[in-house]
Amino acid sequence: MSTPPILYTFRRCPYAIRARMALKHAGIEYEHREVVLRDRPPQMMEISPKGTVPILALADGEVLEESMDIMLWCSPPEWLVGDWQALVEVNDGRFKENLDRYKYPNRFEEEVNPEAYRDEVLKILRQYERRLGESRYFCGPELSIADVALAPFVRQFANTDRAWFDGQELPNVQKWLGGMLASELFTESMEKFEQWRES
Ligand SMILES: N[C@@H](CCC(=O)N[C@@H](CS)C(=O)NCC(=O)O)C(=O)O
Repeated sequence: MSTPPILYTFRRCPYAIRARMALKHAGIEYEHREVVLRDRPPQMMEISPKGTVPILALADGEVLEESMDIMLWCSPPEWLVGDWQALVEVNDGRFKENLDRYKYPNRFEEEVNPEAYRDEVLKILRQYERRLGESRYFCGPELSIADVALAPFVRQFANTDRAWFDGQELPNVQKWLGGMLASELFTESMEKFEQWRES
């Protein structure tokens, strides 16, 4: 029997959520090591000093230190359709930067007006809205890597002020997000774990 890979992960981290969903979709068993970010395990820091989650340690010693590398490692070929790379680039770039300033304005040195950043994200969501009017998922009628890569971030944005998000004219995005969050893939990826410690 081969040794399963080890995933260092944090439940609410959107990068870790996308990795867990992709691993689950691919049916890959792994050892789940729940990390508390202010108390990161030395075993993780040793293999990946940059200290971010998720980290996937493979049995052959290879270490995947980026969520997209983990997704790509386990994605079936039919998941890699359409312009998913461009979508991920916007999500991990402009979307995430504006989301952070909206959600955590106090973490930034410069004066941050959260609503201005919220509205920058809204501009991106309006583009998503058009796309999701054309197909059920981002890259066609079936779920693909793009949906799973983006959904945890759209979820985080929506949850920052749920009433505001629900009040926006974004029916396709709201329906898509609702479906993603209701899926077994998501709910089973959000199982709660105690902090991992070697024992
Ligand atoms: N580019 C990385 C980003 C991962 C990331 O920033 N994760 C956050 C948690 S959501 C983290 O570990 N932050 C800890 C830190 O930056 O010190 C990826 O895609 O995996």
